[in-house]
Amino acid sequence: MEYFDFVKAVKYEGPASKNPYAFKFYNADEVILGKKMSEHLPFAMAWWHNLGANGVDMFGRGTIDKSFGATPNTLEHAKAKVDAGFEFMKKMGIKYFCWHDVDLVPEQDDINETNKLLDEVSDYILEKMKGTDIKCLWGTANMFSNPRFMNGAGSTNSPEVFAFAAAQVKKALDITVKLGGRGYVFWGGREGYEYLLNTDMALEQENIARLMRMAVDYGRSIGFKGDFYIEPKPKEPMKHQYDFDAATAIGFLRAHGLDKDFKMNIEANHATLAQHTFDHELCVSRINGMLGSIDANEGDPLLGWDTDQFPANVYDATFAMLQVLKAGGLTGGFNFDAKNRRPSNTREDMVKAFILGMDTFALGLRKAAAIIEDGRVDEFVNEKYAGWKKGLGKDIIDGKYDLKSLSEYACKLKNTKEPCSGNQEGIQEVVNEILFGGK
Ligand code: XLS
Ligand code: CA
Ligand code: CA
Repeated sequence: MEYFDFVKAVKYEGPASKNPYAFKFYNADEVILGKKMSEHLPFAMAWWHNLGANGVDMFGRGTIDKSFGATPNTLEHAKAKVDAGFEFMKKMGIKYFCWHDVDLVPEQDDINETNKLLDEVSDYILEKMKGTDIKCLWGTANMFSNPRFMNGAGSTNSPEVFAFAAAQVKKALDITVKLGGRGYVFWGGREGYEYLLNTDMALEQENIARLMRMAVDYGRSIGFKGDFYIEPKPKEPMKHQYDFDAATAIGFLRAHGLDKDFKMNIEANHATLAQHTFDHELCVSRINGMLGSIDANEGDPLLGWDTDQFPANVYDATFAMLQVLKAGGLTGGFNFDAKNRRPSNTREDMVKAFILGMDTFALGLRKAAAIIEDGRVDEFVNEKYAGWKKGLGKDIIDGKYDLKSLSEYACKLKNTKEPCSGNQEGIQEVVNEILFGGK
């Protein structure tokens, strides 16, 4: 069966094209700063949103038919999703996919039955992958939907529930390795708390680290060479989540000796929920050597929750791509953890959403490269911090002063002039000129 029969393949036609099923900015083979766009931007499809999300919200049932011609929650349906997903990825030119265990198969009452289904459907996926260049970006275990996880997974009060979390992580790692995944994600869905007085925070955090350590030991023992990722998020579903933002998650990894095996998977919408910008979170990860992968989406600035929209904001994408370029690229990829709006309920909308997301990041890449090539922003920053490369600044960095000798230095000067202007408006003008100046 052909699920997206209205389009053969989405191709690049350039900015003048009016074809709704063509890329205007994403040109896979075009070389930017020495690398093909497809290498800069390893895009991925999120199984859960693209093949699962049907528009349901707490005020009403689904609006989008994701049955793909099968009876929902059956093995037949799980396989129809694989068929639809591979047709979609091929037509879009998407080379990677991401999944939770329960996106691949319907969860059964007995975990052994769920595992059997996972074996069967992952065999089917493996078969589909043959003869294509489509690969698994990362896998993860959903340890937040089943009611058993209401008090957390790694952070649960119940050792039995902790054992079930371990079993899910083990199976999800087995399948990640089987599908050749680049990474394995921990998003701490319910790893947080609602109320402090009934919570043992120290034990909960130690146990999360314990589960992660077990995952690393097991993963390495079965040949998983990729990165583990923490995907920080400050709230929702829990009021307080332990992986609040990149800085918190990196501190946690270092405190528990997990920093060599883990990197960050930064989601744009989670950054804004933490009152940060997307590029702030990318920068914190980058300067700590932990920028691994990206969940490419955006939130609505007027709503305080996780709306998981397809990225459209070219400013944000440009600033994000600046960080990615400065990091020398991602070891992971760009997973569209994004869903169509509830009223965008047709298959055509699914295709248009990915065209929007891919073109937005392609524009971001083009504009970030143009900012780097233009050089004025970097030149200003170099100049702003030039004092640290010579004289007093260099001596401080080289450890030639202590607090007392610096105090003597300052007292001798008596007073100092102000540092140079921050030139923010000047830089903003340069950025606008590069974005909209028609170059
Ligand atoms: C939820 C998260 C989730 C992770 C994977 O907010 O974004 O979907 O990416 O569990
Ligand atoms: Ca995500
Ligand atoms: Ca999200």
